[in-house]
Amino acid sequence: MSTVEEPPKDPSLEELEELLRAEHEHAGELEDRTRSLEAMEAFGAFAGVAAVIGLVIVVGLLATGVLGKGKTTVVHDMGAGGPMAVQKAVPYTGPVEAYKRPDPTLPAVPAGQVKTFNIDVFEHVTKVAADQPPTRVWSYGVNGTFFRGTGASTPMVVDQGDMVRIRMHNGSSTAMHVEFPHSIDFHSSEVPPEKMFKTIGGGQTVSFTFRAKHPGVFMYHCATDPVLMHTGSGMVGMMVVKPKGLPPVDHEYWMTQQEYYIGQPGGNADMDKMQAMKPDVVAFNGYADQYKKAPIVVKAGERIRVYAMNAGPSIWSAFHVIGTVFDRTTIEGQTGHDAQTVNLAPSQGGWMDFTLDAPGVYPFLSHSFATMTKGAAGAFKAT
Ligand SMILES: [Cu+2]
Repeated sequence: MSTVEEPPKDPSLEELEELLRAEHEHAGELEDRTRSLEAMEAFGAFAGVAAVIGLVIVVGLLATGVLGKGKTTVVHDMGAGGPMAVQKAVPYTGPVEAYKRPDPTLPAVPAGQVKTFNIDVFEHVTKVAADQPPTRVWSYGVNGTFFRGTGASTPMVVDQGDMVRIRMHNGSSTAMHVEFPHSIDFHSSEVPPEKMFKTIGGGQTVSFTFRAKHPGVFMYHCATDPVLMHTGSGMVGMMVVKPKGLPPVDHEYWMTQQEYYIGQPGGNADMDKMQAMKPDVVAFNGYADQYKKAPIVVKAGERIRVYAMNAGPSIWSAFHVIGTVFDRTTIEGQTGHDAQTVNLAPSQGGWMDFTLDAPGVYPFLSHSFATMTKGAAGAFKAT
């Protein structure tokens, strides 16, 4: 006698959404548990320090005979202002930019023999997540495209072999509200960094040219000291150099993963959180969960290419799309196939080709789930 197994059924749209919700909740629980463990550890360390200090004071007082003579003793207060003091958030009442969803469609290569990018630095107060206070982000706008209302910087796209002209203004007008010196460093270029990636003051301009010889998804970023502060404050983005002979697809998208470390509401980012690698938000294209709330719409069976950049500055990305397998991947010059997840260290990038075979919602995320719970999640909707 033989048995016939039921063929596995394709998950429904509801089931896929439930799956994502369950993953999200599980990661959230783990995060909560980690937080309480950290709090306990911190308290334990504090209690230990307090006990040692207390002992030292008592021994000292006994040695000087203070306790023996029955005099009043003062024990140091470890409360306000001590090592456990937490800075109070000051409410922010200034203007906040209105959110507008960045178009995830990869921009076209600019016209002309030399590809010219007029880049403007702007420092602006925006939200980067619906449930977080506004924060002051330092960003790059390119050729008139500014993603105000988010923390994203504009992507740039050229073809392999193109001559590229960069003109970076550190705030071309007072509307850019630049307060700090900045610079721009292109990983796609081969130029002497001390001459080209130099730091300029507010209102100044730096220009240079290079030939984009190598194909790939390259990071650009501010290289001004302290570089962690500048990159952690938002000054990162992607330059795509398309290889010769890249097969056409139906849709090309850009996804820049980026961390945000929120300081005082409406104020500059928090350097301590950056050094501890504890971002408040990790987002694709400058705003947490934005493509989950408003998915990217395609047709089932269409060929999709996502150009992904992990701009960090410090945390790994594990880009994954639920409900498909990448047919082809090109990451840092390595071509792969049949991949579930691509591994992107901070500053690495590449592209993935895939299809979504049946109508439905296909979430994408960093499969490093703690970052997913902080906003590194979105979705495609195949119709
Ligand atoms: Cu900078």
